Amino acid sequence: MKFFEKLLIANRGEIAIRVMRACRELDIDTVAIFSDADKNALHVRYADEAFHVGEAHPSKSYLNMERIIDIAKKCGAEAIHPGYGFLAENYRFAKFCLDEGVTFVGPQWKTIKAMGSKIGSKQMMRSAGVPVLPGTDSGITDIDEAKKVAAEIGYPVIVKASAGGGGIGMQIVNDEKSLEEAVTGSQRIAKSAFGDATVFIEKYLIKPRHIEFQILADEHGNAVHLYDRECSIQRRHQKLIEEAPSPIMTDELRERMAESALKVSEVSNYTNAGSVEFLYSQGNYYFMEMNTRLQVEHTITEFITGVDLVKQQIAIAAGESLSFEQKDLSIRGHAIECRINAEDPLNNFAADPGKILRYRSPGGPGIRVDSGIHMGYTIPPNYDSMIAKLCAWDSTRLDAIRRMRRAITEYIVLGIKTTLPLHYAIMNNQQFIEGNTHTHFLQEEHILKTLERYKRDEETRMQTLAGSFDQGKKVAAITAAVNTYIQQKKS
Ligand code: MV4
Repeated sequence: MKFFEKLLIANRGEIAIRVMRACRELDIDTVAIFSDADKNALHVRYADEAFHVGEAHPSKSYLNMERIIDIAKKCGAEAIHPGYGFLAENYRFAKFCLDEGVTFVGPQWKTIKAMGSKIGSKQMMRSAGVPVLPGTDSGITDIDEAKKVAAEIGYPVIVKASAGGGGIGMQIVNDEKSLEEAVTGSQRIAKSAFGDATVFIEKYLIKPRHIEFQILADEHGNAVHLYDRECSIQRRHQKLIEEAPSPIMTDELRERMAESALKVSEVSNYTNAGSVEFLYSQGNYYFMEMNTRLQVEHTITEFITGVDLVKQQIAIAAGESLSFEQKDLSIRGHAIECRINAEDPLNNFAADPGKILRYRSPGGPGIRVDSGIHMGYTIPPNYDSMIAKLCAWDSTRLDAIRRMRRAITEYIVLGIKTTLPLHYAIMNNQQFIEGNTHTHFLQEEHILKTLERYKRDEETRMQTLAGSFDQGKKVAAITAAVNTYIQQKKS
């Protein structure tokens, strides 16, 4: 079945290619857009057609709604997939698509708008009976009222921007005397970052887990969840490792959380793919927010469920009914994703864009790599530092960890610093192996201490591997990779 003839992908990098791959399998023609910084990018070459959209700065290119719609109409694309980031959660863009007669692959603009307000969505979920953290019911306008609420729920509390996400404007407050300054500070940051100074407070949980549920809902009232993901390992509010399912999940907890997640989908009139984020602490979970887009970590859910989420998104956007029900779904095995970023984990994750001198990605059983890079490619400094996603699947969590270690040692990236050694250190960390992760995992000292050593090992290994690319040497890079791995284990 052909859902669309032609689809425009309003994004770049690995996610643009991910969406195009689904299109190719569905026999849908693909249209790429690219900025000045992306003329040589892989997503441009992968697409059937590609159009220049503007200057390198996102506001001039990947965020330029008028220009993108204009390209879609000129080339006859019937639908636009926004990927993640950029315009994916911009309700104005979703509305603009609707008004211009182009199908937006995502939820309705009103749903995106409603979920964009953290305080509004929290209120909506509280009335629907979904657990939420205690706090102010609306934006703070009166500091004495805020003090009263904070005293009732008890310190520490956290001040959050309603239009926020990504931790911007967030402040932890330990006592009443610090509250006023935190609130006014947050309001100022929220105003300048989002143009909306609305902030609220809620009970602060110490070292919670971040657990989210994947949802798919069609336009005919059918909705399913595709289980949970554990996303606790993050740095500066960017996830670094995700796994599916969550290592702490029990059947009983999953049943309750899934019911809440489907409730969230129902009361928000949700359609298409989305995920419901919860904070979990000491046996309790609380709705935090809904992400109204396909997420970076959708791949691990695809591994454990066998469902192609992008194809489902496209089918739903074309008005199709879901072709399966909840009872048709089950979890098979365990999947882990490591985000490979062009950055230095030992230098506060400073971005390290540049030319990739040598590159070979791992493969073999249960491995999936999604990337937008290749050997000789120069990573532009203008965009997100994530260059690839490495996913490993196996029948159990421990087997998946072992497979991930194997894949990391096969992965060759020369010329730039990456998060690969950090991932190797984490895959060998006892707390991680036992599933004891939380949102402040990376701040724990034992990870940083071991990292220095892994990084030295990694550099030596990479240098050895680099030789396998040199002219005249017959040995394949992959063999060299395995050899150095064996040597490393022996020593
Ligand atoms: C929280 C929290 C604890 N309690 N909310 C929200 C956005 C996400 N990026 C981080 N968020 C958090 N919300 C309550 N009620 C802990 C986090 C959190 C965090 C907070 C401060 C510093 C670092 C953090 C890392 C991960 C999660």
